[in-house]
Amino acid sequence: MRSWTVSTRSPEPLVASRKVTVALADLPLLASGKVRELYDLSDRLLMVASDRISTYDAVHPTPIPDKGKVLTGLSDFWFEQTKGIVANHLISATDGVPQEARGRALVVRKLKMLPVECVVRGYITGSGWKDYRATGAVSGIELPKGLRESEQLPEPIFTPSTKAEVGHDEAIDFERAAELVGDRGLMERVRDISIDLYSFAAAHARERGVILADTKFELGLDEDGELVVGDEVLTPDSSRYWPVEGYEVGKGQPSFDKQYVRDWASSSGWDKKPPAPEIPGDVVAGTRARYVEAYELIVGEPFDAWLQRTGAATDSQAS
Ligand code: Q0Z
Repeated sequence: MRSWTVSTRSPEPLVASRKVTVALADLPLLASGKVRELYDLSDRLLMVASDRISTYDAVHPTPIPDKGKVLTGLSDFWFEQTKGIVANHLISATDGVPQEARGRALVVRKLKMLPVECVVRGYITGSGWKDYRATGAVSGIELPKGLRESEQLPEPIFTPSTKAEVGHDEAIDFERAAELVGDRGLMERVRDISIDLYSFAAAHARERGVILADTKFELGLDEDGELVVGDEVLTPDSSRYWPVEGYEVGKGQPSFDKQYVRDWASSSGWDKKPPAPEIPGDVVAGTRARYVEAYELIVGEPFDAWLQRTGAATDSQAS
């Protein structure tokens, strides 16, 4: 399952190729999500982002080249930018990262993760919009009457959810989250930190033409019992990013990164149930360009700088 091998050229002309096991495959796989893997490095972890993409909860067989590197670069940027708000699990994007994972992986500290997802919403959309329309509230927070889809909220709200092993996370109110965490005071700090992280990032993104509609954090405790933000932070996979251009209240907004795939999928006849179809080349190329554009807008440097900094760039990319 987790051993992967690659073919390499043999120096002997009579032997066409031989299998060489790459270093990553030798690491114990601790967890795998739809698009990421978590490996054990004994006292640390290696978080690896693949190029896989999911739409409508189904993973497509076609990868988006560099998607994992863009998301890892964005996480790295936000960890650096927000370390004054809360400590984070990042140790290094280079030291301890195997060559074949450079650019797409981070070495991180092992944490004791809290059993709740820390969702912050600045705009009313997705499941929040659904819950608001049904009840006038989201995660037990009563919202003003008459809000329209995709509208900015008067202030960001903390709407925690449970971590479902399979299927969708379930919205819970703050009191239930505090129960699950077992410490109301700790949960209050988690809520306040989550809102501070969102507010900081949303302001930064907005100055660069991007709306951060909502996002999800995972926090944990380190060996000293200090609160630490872990997992990925403020990536397009953990957040909804919308282009400011074309933003309109009263309807669903196009996703900054996945909209080409969704638009193509909608016109393809796919019923949006697994298995997800192959993605055509022009849609792959457009989507890759959107990911790279997101990196460059938000971080404010060429994406190639990330590849260079992490030793991910190959000779053919050398400048
Ligand atoms: C994150 C996940 C992924 C699959 C566990 N620093 C940490 N310490 C302890 N546990 C975690 C972390 Cl980040 C942890 N996940 C989510 C990430 C692949 C699942 F890359 N699960």
